[in-house]
Amino acid sequence: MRHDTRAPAATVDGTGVRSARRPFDDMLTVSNGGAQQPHRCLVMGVLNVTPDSFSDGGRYLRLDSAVAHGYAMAQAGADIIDVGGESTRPGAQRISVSEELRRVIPVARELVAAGIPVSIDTMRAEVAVASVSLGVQVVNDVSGGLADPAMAGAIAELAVPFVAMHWRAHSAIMQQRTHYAGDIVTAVGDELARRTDSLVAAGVQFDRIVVDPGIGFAKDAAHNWALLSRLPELSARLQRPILVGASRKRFLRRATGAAVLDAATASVSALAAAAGAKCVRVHDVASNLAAVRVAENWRAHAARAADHPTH
Ligand code: PMM
Repeated sequence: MRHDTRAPAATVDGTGVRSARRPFDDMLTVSNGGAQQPHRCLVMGVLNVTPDSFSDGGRYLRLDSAVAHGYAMAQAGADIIDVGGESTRPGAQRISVSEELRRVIPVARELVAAGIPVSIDTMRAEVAVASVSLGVQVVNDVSGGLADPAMAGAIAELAVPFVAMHWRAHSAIMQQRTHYAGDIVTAVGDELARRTDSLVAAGVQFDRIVVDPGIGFAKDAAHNWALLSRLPELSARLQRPILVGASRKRFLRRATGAAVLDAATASVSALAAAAGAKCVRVHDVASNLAAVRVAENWRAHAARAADHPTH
């Protein structure tokens, strides 16, 4: 498929400065009870500027192809583009901070300049600070602040929305950490609750935290399905909005086959959004946007029927 390489229209305010929408701030306002209107589950488009990510490794290493793909996802309706420079596929080795900055900063800068909301997928405070200073709106840390002791303090200062994913160890060894004493959903809820408590103790505002069960991270397929099928328990336990990242992951490929992976992902997105997830992180934006729109209507009509029972 050819990507449209033109920048999408950006909002230009009176001073000539491009200003982007702030979808995570809006979602958090609604989730924190500051606005009444229902909020559609956001669609976060994945932009991996890596040679080795699971499904798109190597495709967007060049600046022009990465930026073009970011534009294409924005034009397909992504609410925000998640730029990441470090692969977290099982077994992946870490890269240096300078290599991570070299990969992500030019891409993030171009997308921000085009008025596109951007999040940075990083475990490093230094990358988070550099990204936010050029206009990135959200920090998405798969380690929830565990990998870098400087992350929580940096987020407290930056005062941006923070995605804290459930994580136990770096990718090189995470699949050796798949033992959970007792029920997986309870265990992940407990570990995430401890994480949000320490973030708050370091000065991060509770209201700015989004939690993520960490599908595929130190988990087997049964763990992933249990977490996905019981999202309302997690949001009730944690009192935070939930982001789900199941897109094209190995357990879905095993369940449905590689040829229909985006359809399988979209099915998960519809079910997750219908269960109350507030954001899905996906590779194929169009099919997942359709899925969350279906879920939005589904929820609205279910709520209407509950308010006005006919029998
Ligand atoms: N998964 C990957 C990378 N970043 N971020 C969040 N918040 N949640 C995830 O599940 C997640 C993530 C790895 O998947 P990829 O290699 O397909 O990007």
